[in-house]
Amino acid sequence: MENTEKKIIFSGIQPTGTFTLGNYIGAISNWAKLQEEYNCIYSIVDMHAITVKQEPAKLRQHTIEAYALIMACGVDPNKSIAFIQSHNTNHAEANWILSCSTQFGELSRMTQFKAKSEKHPDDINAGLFTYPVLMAGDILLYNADLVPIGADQKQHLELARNVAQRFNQKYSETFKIPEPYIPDVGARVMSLADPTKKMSKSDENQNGCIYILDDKDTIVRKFKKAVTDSEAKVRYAQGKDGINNLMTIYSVVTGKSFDEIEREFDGKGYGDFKVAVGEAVADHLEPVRTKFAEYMSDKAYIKECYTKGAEAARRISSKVLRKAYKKVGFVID
Ligand code: AQP
Repeated sequence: MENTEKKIIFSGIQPTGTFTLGNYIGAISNWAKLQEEYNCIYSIVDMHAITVKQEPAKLRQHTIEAYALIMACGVDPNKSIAFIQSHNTNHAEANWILSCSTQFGELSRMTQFKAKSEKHPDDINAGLFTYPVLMAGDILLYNADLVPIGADQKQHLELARNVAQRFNQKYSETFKIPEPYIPDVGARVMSLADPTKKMSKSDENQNGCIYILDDKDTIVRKFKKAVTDSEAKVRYAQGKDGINNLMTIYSVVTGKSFDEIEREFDGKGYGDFKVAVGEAVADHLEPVRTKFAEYMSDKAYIKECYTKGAEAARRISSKVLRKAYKKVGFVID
């Protein structure tokens, strides 16, 4: 990852549970492909995860599993920098510097903050509120050009851009302004149980959510129960949220266009279609499950990879943080 000609990508994922098909399609499935063309920096963002209550032992376990999972999805720690966020304290420091260039009003408008506050009314902590500032630091510390995200993170990326621009105006050019990289298809995978809601790791309804480590029977069973509509015709159209979601998922895992899918299931019922989607997803994820088990049986290797990743992440981000410290007027020598 030393080629300086290539553009820089930063992306992160929270270790808040086993990744969903939404996380996979919207974000991580692209991470491996991007490694060839870009200098990629990927992070397991455990500092973001504690904005909602986590059981410490589980968070530790999920963090290691998340690291093994991104490798199982094709992230190669020899091609990319892959690290655990809390191993690089520059993120916490950048968070403070950038907080002082972020407005209370703009944070108040973040829909994820509103949604998570409603979901956790007994713990509306300051970290949940300032989450997007920490995320801005994650990206800006590496001079990222592009940030692959699902559509749900677009508002946060916009905030990161605004904060960077404001800082640059206040103190002169310091941070690169990042662009979002959102997939054309699959940017918003919806819950199978309620296709008006996004599929989420923390969804209480297990049937609505496909986890990428679910076995084939479980995946097919969940797809069979997917909420659809009464038209019984496989076609992509307004008002058919459930079918549109299944078509999107099927299109991503098979590479078929919506027209091809409509032709393939012409005259067939939703039952056949749901089974076909379930099987295609399960087969697509099978190699990920196998690789994940392999990595998890060698924890020493995982540790070696994330230790090396953190060193590289610290090296790059320290330069940018130092520059920001200098610009705001801290005594640095
Ligand atoms: N349903 C989704 N469709 C497409 N992309 C999605 N992403 C998440 N859900 C979908 C993308 O996955 C990346 C990592 O997300 P995250 O773990 O940092 O946090 P999140 O967006 O809050 O994901 P979850 O699954 O909903 O986690 P919890 O339940 O813990 O809040 C991001 O790029 C995101 O866009």
